[in-house]
Amino acid sequence: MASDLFEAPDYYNLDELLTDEHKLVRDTTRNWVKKEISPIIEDYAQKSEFPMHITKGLAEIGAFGPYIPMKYGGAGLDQISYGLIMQEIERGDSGIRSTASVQSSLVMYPIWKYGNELQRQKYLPKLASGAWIGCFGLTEPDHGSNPAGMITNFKDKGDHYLLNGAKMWISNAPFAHVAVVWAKDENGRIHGLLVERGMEGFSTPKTHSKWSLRASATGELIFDNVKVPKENLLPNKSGLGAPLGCLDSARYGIAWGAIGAAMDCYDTALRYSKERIQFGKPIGQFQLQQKKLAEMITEITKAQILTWRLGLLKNENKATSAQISMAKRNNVHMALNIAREARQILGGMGITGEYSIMRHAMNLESVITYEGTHDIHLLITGLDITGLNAFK
Ligand code: TGC
Ligand code: FAD
Repeated sequence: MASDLFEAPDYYNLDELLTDEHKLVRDTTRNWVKKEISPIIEDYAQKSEFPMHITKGLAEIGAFGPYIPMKYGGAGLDQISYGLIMQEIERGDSGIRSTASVQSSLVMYPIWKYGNELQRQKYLPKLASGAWIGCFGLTEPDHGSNPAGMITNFKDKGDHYLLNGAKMWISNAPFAHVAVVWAKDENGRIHGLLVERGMEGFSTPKTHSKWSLRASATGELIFDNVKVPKENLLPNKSGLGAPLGCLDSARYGIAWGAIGAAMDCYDTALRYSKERIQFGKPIGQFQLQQKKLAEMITEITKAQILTWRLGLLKNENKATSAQISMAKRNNVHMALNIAREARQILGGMGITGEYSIMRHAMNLESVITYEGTHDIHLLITGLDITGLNAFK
């Protein structure tokens, strides 16, 4: 890949809305991505491999548990800092942001919020330091958008639980040390269980041949009569609202992350449009290319403002699930459209790994599907504004 010349667009001077701490966190992450991700990411995406060696660096910049209290090893930051970290990491690659999102919002968050003190002490410091990687098993082969229908289940066997079932499309699964697994008890109530690698009957086969999110490892979780110790059940919340509560936090991070991918595509296309000469002029001088670029910066700016406001609401614990859905849906769609348009500005060069755009475009095809599809988030908004449920 060409060297990383990224300059972040800030058309409405939004930096003025950030505190010194926000800017420090953002710039530290940005510099780390330039140094540690940009030079290697194309190679890892081509190889379809997650760069394991970066986990320590991700931990050092606070990407594992940005808002988890410091006493558990987290960075103790606010929600805007969390968002800015996700933005900068996804500017590098959505797959790397996925690993950080899953670790922070889908593994550390439920242990922190729904776990007991022993579980927090046992798992959170290891996850914050990157010594352990976690994954989150909600989706099943026959239950994606409708997780309430899950069939993975556990039975009380006196001194342990017996877990059976399967999860599919699980980020980090192939190498995770611990999985937060959502399964039904004998009464059909959903609970979170902490399942560790090495438990007999637990396997995590890798999903091959992905064209998207290639630098993120995806796999299945198979439970064949796995004996789970009783102390591994998350005691403080059950029901579908428990996993959906984690998703609120992860979807919020994705809303920021998508802006990062969009900014990278815009910045690359803008630079290219000023350098590439056709018909004796830079292509950026043609109105058709200016229309694309002007619309991109407009959409990025709108998304930045929406997401910053959402961050303030999150900081005050006032952001609703439906508001988070709107931001996730809007921003990922915006980023995917920008990636497609930016790729066209680069002509044939846009399809090569010399530039990041095609990789972002392919990654965003997963991002628009996971953590609730584009359609599902629209229906969440529809339900919120009409009070009428279109899901069922
Ligand atoms: P519904 O009846 O609406 O709700 C059941 C219970 O959950 C509560 N609830 C929420 N709680 C917290 N946060 C939310 N966002 C919530 N949404 C609903 C609700 O109040 C209720 O509580 P209670 O106490 O009354 O029982 O549930 P439903 O079955 O109708 O489903 C609603 C729907 C379709 C919106 C939900 O199932 C959904 O969001 N589906 C999409 C599934 C999804 O997003 N899966 C993501 C899997 S994880 C993933 O993709 C990780 S990718 C990671 C990466 O690499 O970055
Ligand atoms: P389906 O639910 O089968 O949906 C298919 C289509 O039908 C979609 O377009 C959808 O919008 C539409 N549809 C469904 N229901 C309705 C409805 N009621 N009304 C209108 N349209 C509807 N899951 C995890 O648990 N953990 C992970 O770590 C994880 N990581 C992932 C990583 C990747 C790379 C990918 C691709 C997925 C990952 N997922 C993960 C799974 C992801 O959350 C699901 O793919 C997603 O929720 C959609 O489920 P599905 O693929 O089964 O699609």
